Amino acid sequence: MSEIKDKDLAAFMNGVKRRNPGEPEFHQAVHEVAMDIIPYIRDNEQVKKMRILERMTEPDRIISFRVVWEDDKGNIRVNRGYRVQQNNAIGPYKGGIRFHPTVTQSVLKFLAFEQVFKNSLTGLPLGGGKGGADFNPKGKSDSEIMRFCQAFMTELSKYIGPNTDVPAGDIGVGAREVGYMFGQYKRLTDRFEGILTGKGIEFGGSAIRPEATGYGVVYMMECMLATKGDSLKGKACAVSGSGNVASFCAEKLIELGAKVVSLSDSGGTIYVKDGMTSDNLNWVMDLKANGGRMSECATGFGAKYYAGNRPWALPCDLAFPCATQNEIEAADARALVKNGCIAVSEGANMPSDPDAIDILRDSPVMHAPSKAANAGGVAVSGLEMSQNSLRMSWTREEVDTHLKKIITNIHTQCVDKGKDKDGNVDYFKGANIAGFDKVANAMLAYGAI
Ligand code: NDP
Ligand code: 2IT
Repeated sequence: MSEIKDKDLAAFMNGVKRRNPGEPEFHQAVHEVAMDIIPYIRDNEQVKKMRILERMTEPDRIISFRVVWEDDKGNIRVNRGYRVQQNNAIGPYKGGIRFHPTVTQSVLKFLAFEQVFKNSLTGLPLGGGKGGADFNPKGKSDSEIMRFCQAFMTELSKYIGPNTDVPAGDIGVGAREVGYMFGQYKRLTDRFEGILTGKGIEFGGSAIRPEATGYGVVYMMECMLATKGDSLKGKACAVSGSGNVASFCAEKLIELGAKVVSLSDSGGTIYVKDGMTSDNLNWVMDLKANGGRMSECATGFGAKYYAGNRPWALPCDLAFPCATQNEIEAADARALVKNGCIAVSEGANMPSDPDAIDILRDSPVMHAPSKAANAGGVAVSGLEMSQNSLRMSWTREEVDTHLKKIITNIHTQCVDKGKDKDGNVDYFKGANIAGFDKVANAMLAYGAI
C-alpha cells in the first residue's frame, strides 16, 4: 500500500492497526472505506464527536468457538468457528458463513465490516455480520460435511435468531450446507424459523437466491454501461471463479448476449475465445457440483486451459472477479487497462487490492466495488426473510423484479454520491458514502453507548 498522505486518515489507520494487530485483510477493508469517509466527515462535528467511524470499525462482538467432529475413519477432528457480529444499527446482523482453510479472524472481520456498508446500500433493514470456520470442505464426504455442519450449528445456534442474526452461505457453504445447519437448529430448538437464508425452496428458501449474487453483478454492469449508452451485447467478458457467484454471473451474461471467455478455479483458468455456450456452462456447473476441476474442461468441451488462476491478462471488454479477495493485483489491473477493458463489476468480496484500485481509479475503466456490485445476494436474502415473516413465497419473476430495482437503486446511490464536477463517477466513493450515511444516521439517533 502506498504512503497515506491525508494526516487524519493516517492517524485513523494507525489506531486501527494498533487495536487490531496481525489483521491485514481487516486493515485493508477499513482503509478502502476510510479513504473516502474521513474527508467526507472532516467538517461534520457531530459524527466526529460521536466517534461514529471508530465505533463502526469495532465489531459489536466476536464469538469464537471449538468445532469438534468425527471423520469417516473415526478420527476426532478439531476446527475453529467464528461469528463476527459487526453492527446491528439498521437491522439484525446479516451475512454469510465461509468454510475455507484460509479463514482467519482477520478475513471474517474484513467481510463483516464490508457487509455493513453493502447491506445498508440494499435499502433493506439489515445489519452486518460474517462467520465461518477454517474447515476445508474439499475431498470431504457428504457425511463428513453433514457432521461438520451439525457440530458448527450446535454452538452457533446459541447466538443467532430471526431478529438477532441471520447467517447465509459464502465460499464453501451452499444450499446443502445451509440445509444441514437449518436441520440441526430445528433439532436443537424445536423451532421452525428463519434463522438462515439460502434455504431450500421446500423449507422457506426464496426463488432466485442461488442466482441472485451473480445476476446482480451483471445488472450492476448493465447500469454502468447504460451511463455510456452501451450494452452487454457481444462484449467479451472475463469471469474468474467457477462457484456459485461465477456460474450465475456467466449464466446471465450468456442470456443477455455477452461472450463469457473465461472461468477459473484455484488450479487454473479456461479460455474460450468465442464465448462459452449454455451447454458448456451447464457442463461446468455439473462438473463443479461433483467436485471436478476446471482442468477437465479441456477434454470436456475443448476449452484452452492455463495453469494460472487469473484471467486478467486475457483480452476482454468487461471483467467480473468472482473468486476471492485480492485476486486482482497491480499487474492484473495494468493488463486490464492495457487490453482495453472498459468496466469491472466485482462479484467476490474485496477482489481488488489497494494498488489495483489506484490503477483503475486513474484509468477510464468503470469499477463497481463488491459492496455495491455483489449486494444482490444479501438483498434476496433480505427478501427471503420478508417472505419467511409473511409466511409466503414469491415467484421468480417477483423476486427478480425486486432484485433489479435494488441494484438499479444502488447504482443511483453510487452516482449521486460519487460523481465529480466533470461528471466522472467514482463508484467506490459513492458506495462508501451512501452505505455509511444510513448506518451513521441510525447510530446518531441512538445516542452514545
Ligand atoms: P464458492 O465456494 O461457490 O466458489 C468459490 C470459487 O472461488 C471457486 O471457484 C474456488 O475455486 C474459487 N476460489 C476460492 N478461494 C480461492 C483462492 N484462494 N484462489 C483462487 N480461487 C479461489 O463461493 P461463492 O461463489 O459463493 O463465493 C465467491 C466470492 O463471492 C467470495 O468472495 C464470496 O465472499 C463472494 N460472495 C458470495 C455471495 C454468495 O451469495 N454466495 C454473495 C456475495 C459475495 P476452487 O474450487 O478451486 O476452490
Ligand atoms: O458476502 C455476501 O454478501 C454473502 N455471502 C451473502 C450474505 C447473505 O446473508 O446472503
